[in-house]
Amino acid sequence: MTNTKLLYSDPLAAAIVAANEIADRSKIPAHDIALVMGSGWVSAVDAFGAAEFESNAEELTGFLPPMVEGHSGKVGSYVIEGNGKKIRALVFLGRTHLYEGKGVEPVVHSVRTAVMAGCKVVVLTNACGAINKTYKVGQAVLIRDHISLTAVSPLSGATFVDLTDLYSKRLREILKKEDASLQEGVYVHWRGPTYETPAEILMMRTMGADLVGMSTVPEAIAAHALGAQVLGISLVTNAAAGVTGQKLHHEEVIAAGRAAADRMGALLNGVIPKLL
Ligand code: 8IG
Repeated sequence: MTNTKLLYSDPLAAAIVAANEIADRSKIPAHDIALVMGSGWVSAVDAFGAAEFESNAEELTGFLPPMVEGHSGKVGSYVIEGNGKKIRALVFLGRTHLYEGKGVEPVVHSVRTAVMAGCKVVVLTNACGAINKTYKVGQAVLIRDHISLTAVSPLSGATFVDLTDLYSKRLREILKKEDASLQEGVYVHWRGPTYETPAEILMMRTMGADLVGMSTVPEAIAAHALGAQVLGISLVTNAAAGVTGQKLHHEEVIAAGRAAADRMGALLNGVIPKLL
């Protein structure tokens, strides 16, 4: 149950408890890969077939109830076969964001739980705005690197973690082999819940950023710090502020995600066995 006291006092202990709850309830002792499905990605799991186990995330230790439309707040276990392998995937439908104001611990609890459940690879998906003017709505972009404009780390103390290969080059190469049209970009983490001003988007472009969103970065850092390999995939759902002159609406994000879900599901389903 939502034991947030433990989440804030000892986040890794909370992740171990949640991982054990998943193992006990699902009767699946360990998982191989985790996927966090952001806005617009949730129905991509239909490509994985039926879940062998499913729970509302809030029934597990440390998970908050969902807040954003398009995020269902469920966790499911799927078997994905291919390449002569049978992969156990732990899939989080929805995530917690910094803009919810609960701090960084709930934001990274899913990925910590996943690593404690055995996952060696963590796939982080999101919907984002395009700063790079060559990107089109509906396009998936591999995250090559990030710029944290929140400067919020999930780590505390004298833990100086190298982030040179945070978004695994090995995993990106496998994705590009699977789909040669995939491009790579630099993702900026913005706290939100407000979108950027046009001046802020110009600043980000000048800094070398291609994509902007309100997630993924703390999770990538937390997963990497625990030894998992990280793959980040952004679905472009809108041009960033000031690029087209149009205002930004969450509904267009949901609609663009819905339109791309089948394609994204097929991409993930085909490539997952090759990542491990
Ligand atoms: I979807 O344009 C989505 N998420 N910060 N800016 C920021 N986050 C986003 C955007 C965007 N689009």
